[in-house]
Amino acid sequence: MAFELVIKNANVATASDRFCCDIGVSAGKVVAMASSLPAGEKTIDAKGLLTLPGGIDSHVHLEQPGPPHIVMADGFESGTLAAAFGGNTTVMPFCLQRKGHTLRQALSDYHGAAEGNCHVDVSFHLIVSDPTSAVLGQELPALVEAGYTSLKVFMTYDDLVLTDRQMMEVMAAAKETGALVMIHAEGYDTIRFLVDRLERAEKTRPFYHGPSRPVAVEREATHRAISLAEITEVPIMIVHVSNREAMEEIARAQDRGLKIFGETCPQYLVLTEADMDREQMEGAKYVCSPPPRTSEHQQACWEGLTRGVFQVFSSDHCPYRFAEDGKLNSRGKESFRWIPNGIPGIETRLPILFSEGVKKGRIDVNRFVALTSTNHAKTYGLYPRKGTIAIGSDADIVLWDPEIRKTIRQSDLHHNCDYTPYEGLQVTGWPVTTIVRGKVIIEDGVLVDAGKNGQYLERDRSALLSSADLMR
Ligand code: DUC
Ligand code: ZN
Ligand code: ZN
Repeated sequence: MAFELVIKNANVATASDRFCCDIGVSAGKVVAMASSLPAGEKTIDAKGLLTLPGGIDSHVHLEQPGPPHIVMADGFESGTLAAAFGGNTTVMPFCLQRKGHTLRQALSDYHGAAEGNCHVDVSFHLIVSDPTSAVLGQELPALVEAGYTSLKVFMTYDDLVLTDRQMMEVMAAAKETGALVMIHAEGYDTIRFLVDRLERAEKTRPFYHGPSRPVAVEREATHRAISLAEITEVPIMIVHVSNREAMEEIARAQDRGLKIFGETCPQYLVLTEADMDREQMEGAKYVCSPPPRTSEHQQACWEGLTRGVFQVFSSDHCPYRFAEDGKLNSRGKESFRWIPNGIPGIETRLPILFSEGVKKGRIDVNRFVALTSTNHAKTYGLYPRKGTIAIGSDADIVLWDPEIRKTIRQSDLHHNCDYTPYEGLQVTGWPVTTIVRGKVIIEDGVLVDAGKNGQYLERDRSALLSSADLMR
């Protein structure tokens, strides 16, 4: 019987190896890898391209409810389409529990939004904002058992912030049930103090978003989160780390043998605080939290990636339009306090790391695959079904043109946001063909299957809970 798909002359890189072979796919899985395979029902010649596991973006926000009159630009359809064009085959958005609501209510709504609308596979993290005893004692254990094996908690934001006591309650429940806790580490009171003081001094332009959340705010919260995790003896993932001091807090904890993990994102490698200082309201396009820092902190984030302090590199795609329903809402023009925090990046994450990392010699292609795919799968309970190219794994495969030179332009992107913070950035290398479970979705840069056949993925518990191996 012919393979459904054969990729000939694949120049494969996984997180650990490089080799050349033909790849045979049947029923959505990789079933053969050999020096020569016969043609399949469909055959692609990958000569001259790189063949990589599909990107897994384990930190994106899609269709997330927010304050009144503020709309997240991407839902599941546009967000997953942009993800596919950016070389991703799985994305992991956050299902947000509003205070006073149950996790199950939130999940029912969120599944309703995703159902039938996804171009790539999806799986949800939970955001726990109301950790009642019923939520932690009853709902969470059942949901972890059902495959929702990770949750995020916030140390800031009026609607989301947890007290230290609540953080510890969540961590203890996570330990009990085997969930991985993701932490937004910025301190609520320190930020409120600084925002109030800046506003009193009439320092309200977008630029002041940075000074309202300085490095010490993130370092202090990172240190506190690590301490709480140490006391409750639970592994945690510190997400969107922006600077040296927070990175070194994580590195020190790892040196002490604690299971503390870290994530950084493109904005902390290629944007700086100067971007928020652009004329008029342009700076609002770069307002995200934590904020972009200085080139010295960019360097530290690279060190975090190359030293293995950070296991995952995610987009933190959190798209708000540069318009009245987003960055330029009327209050946002009054003060940075009201500018929604977040920037788009689901389509540009992989090309930016490939170009700035692999092409500029900072990381090798194996580490690139680890940071953008394999480690996400291991961290969030999808490995080895996802995150590698191996017999029995889902045929989530992306073909890259490693030499193509491009300038990132909003007009070429597929998200529903109206700008990209990376406008004008020149990159070398771009994913050209995206294959999800053996189905070619994008071929040579063209959408060839608009069927929205992305599936919801139930997940195992994180491999990080049981293994002391921090991954490369
Ligand atoms: N945290 C995120 O993870 N994304 C955007 C904004 C935020 O605070
Ligand atoms: Zn966050
Ligand atoms: Zn985020």
